[in-house]
Amino acid sequence: MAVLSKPVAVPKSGFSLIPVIDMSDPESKHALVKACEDFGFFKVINHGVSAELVSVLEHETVDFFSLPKSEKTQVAGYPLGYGNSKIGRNGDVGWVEYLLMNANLDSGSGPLFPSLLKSPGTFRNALEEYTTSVRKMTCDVLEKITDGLGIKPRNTLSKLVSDQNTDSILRLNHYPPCPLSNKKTNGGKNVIGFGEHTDPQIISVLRSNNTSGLQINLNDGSWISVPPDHTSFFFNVGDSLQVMTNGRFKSVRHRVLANCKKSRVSMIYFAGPSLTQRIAPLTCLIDNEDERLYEEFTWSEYKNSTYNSRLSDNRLQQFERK
Ligand code: GA4
Repeated sequence: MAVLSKPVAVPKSGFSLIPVIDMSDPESKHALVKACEDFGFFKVINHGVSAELVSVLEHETVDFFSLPKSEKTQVAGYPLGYGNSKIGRNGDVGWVEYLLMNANLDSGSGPLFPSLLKSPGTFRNALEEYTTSVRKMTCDVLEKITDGLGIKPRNTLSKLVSDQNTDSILRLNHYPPCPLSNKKTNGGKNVIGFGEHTDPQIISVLRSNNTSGLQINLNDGSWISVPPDHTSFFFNVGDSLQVMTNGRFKSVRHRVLANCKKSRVSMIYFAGPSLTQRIAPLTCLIDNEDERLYEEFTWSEYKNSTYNSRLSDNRLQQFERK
């Protein structure tokens, strides 16, 4: 891989800043709402997703990325499939290779890459079981959030992502070690693995191995590094949830820096609604029409505009009310 991105300065650490949500704590709904308001980002523990399941999927993922390039490129595709260095179709690049799949596994366009793998059944099963379990945890989190916001019924948000037709995605990322990252020869600067962006969906759920790299952007514009924790999940608010909460929750900007020594492997579940779902501020969260910050759009409209944008663009701007 060539060095693709402009160098960036090393930021402060976010060790003590990042909210930790204990799903076994009945009072966690308040902490969840606060985390979504303050950061649009939080870490979840006691989540109920089996460590064994996660470990099997991680092994299968590592096996996939270890295949010869010629085999991986057989499943190259856009917007779903294998990709290397190029992100999206508008010129973004990063020190990363990835596999993008539909997470609605009943749809027939799920992980259809068995012929390439040594143990296709194991990979497919791991993907299915992982997605099912992570979707369940995501619904639990969204229900707690709804409760914390005082919205009824409890499934107002979770039903958007538990539906048969949801447009959800599973992304497997591999960031190979980048010898130039943070080296004197590169002015002590880091190479970008995945450039800064917000996620367009409702909420995203990330699990990585123990290699650092993920950073989130704070309200003051500074970046903090998220200490990796392979036993936990990291959630971030997406643009659609920012709109539904009328800007009360923040869709957090985040990025990944390449590590000079270790490979980073992450799996991200992007919980999206069905294509026809209307996205607009929830009426129960606004007192009168004048408070509405966004115009209504369908997920399909937003998705189209997303795929026509660059990674770092502010995609919500065009839907802000004048
Ligand atoms: C960011 C969130 C998800 O990874 C993703 C990305 C998508 C892609 O990789 O194809 C996009 C990016 C993401 C937003 C802007 C466009 C589309 C790359 C890009 C430059 C799968 C998604 O849904 O939007």
